Amino acid sequence: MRTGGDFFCPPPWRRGPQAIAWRAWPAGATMTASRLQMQSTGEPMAEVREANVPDIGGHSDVPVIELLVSAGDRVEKDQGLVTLESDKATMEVPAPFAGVVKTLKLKVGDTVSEGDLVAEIEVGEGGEGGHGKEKGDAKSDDAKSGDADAGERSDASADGDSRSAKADSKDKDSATPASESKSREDRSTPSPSQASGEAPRTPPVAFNSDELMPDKVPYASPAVRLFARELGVDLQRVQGSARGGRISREDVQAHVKGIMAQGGSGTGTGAGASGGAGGGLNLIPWPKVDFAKYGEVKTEPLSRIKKLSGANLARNWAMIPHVTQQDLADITEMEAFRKQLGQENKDVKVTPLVFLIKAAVAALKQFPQFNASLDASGENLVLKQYFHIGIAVDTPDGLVVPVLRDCDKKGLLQLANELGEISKKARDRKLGPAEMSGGCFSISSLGGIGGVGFTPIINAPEVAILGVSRSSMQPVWNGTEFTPRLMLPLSLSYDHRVIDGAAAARFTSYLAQVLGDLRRVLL
Ligand code: CAO
Repeated sequence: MRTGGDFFCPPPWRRGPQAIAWRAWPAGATMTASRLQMQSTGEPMAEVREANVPDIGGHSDVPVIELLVSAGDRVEKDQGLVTLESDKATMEVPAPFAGVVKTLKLKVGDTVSEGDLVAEIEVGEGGEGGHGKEKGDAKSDDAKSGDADAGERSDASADGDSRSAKADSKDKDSATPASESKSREDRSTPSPSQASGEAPRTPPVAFNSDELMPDKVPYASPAVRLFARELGVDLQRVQGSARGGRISREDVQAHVKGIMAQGGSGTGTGAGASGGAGGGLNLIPWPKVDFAKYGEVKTEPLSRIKKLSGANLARNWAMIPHVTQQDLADITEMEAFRKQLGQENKDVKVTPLVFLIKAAVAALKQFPQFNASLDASGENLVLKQYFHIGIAVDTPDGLVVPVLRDCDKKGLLQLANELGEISKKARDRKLGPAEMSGGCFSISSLGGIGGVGFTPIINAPEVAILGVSRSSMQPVWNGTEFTPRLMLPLSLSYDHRVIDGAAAARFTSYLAQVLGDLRRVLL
């Protein structure tokens, strides 16, 4: 008797995309010629054949969770017709031959067992997709897939291929051998032997599905898998609550909420996508302490801003590999100029920060990879051609980061004015979301308060942030003697996935040079 964990590989000539689609299950739908449409001449015009559920390892009443084609669609051999979901896996029933779907006999929610009718498919003149083609198909199938691929691509198949199969089927005109081979190329990268057209022929082997698909394989529908992938959630870490431990959309949502809640309480966990990557840090639980046991306590709720910024900071800290480059800028001359500007413009407060904004723009122009973000896939860098600078503002409710736009086009006094305005707006809780979005690079200045350096947290999806501490007069060796110079500590945190340490050192050196000699801003 066959058990759920005791399956057999399909023979090699039946291993094509279906071996991928069926994951650990044996593949190959059976087909039965049911009707022949005859021309008046007696010549066969088109043959309608049945596509049935193949051997599914003894499982019965397996639910249909997705229809991949509809009546009228042209299907290629091995293209998925419907998706089934057992308690072990999600899998597609492949078309056993090419043709046009006459009728699809199933709907979502139906349950099927081996031999059940899935669809009637009309094969074309000349036996297209029929028995006569079997040999050729076998060769091409073998060339296009292999055992090793089956395991590797099982997820991709369950999640994505059904959609590409559907898209392919809509494009009847493109269902040529060329498009077929392209669509299959998309599904796999051929091995060297496959690429050379050599058909790997290994004998059928018995195997245990539990070895290939242990219980740990998350059990979720393609739609849920897609949803999880969009959120960057690793399904291995999600607890399924539905029948048989199946993971539902709600389970994924609850998982993300849990992580965000932990992030809000400062555990440093995070979820979300950056470069297509997810959270799921698998940290030990946050300690639960009854503080009142040790002395008198008072509990205050976190402000809304603190909760929001806390979750963002936690995610960014957890997901971005931060490195902080420290440097000192000699701002003695800059400070003299700043004081002079202040004397001349009593109506506006010119602080060192506006000089830092201009210097940062000059450095971003010099090092464009700092004015960039990883795209959602994490595989491309989006280089911005504009210079919007975010400024961290400390408010009674928490930290907010309004954005000053087009800082390259504005002078020091205009920036000083705008900085005063947005700082006030922030503290008056009047900033709108639009005023806090679109930043390229952020500056967090604690110079008005104190300190000699700190590690600012990158404001994702930016790739760097400049921290500024309090300037102080220091003795600096000029080659002949020590001279008193006003030195400003700079702390540049950067995303090490995007920026190398050497680039960061060059960036801060350049920044220090610009601040030391403001004429460089004009370059
Ligand atoms: N070194 C020495 N003095 C400095 C300085 C520095 N690096 N930066 C500012 N100062 C001085 C200013 O010149 C000003 O002095 P005067 O009143 O004598 O002119 C004083 O410190 C106060 O400046 P400010 O803080 O009001 O103005 P700013 O332009 O430097 O900063 C703002 C504006 C909104 C960024 C700031 O008020 C603020 O909120 N900073 C906190 C940012 C923050 O919380 N960052 C941490 C993020 S990570 O948790």
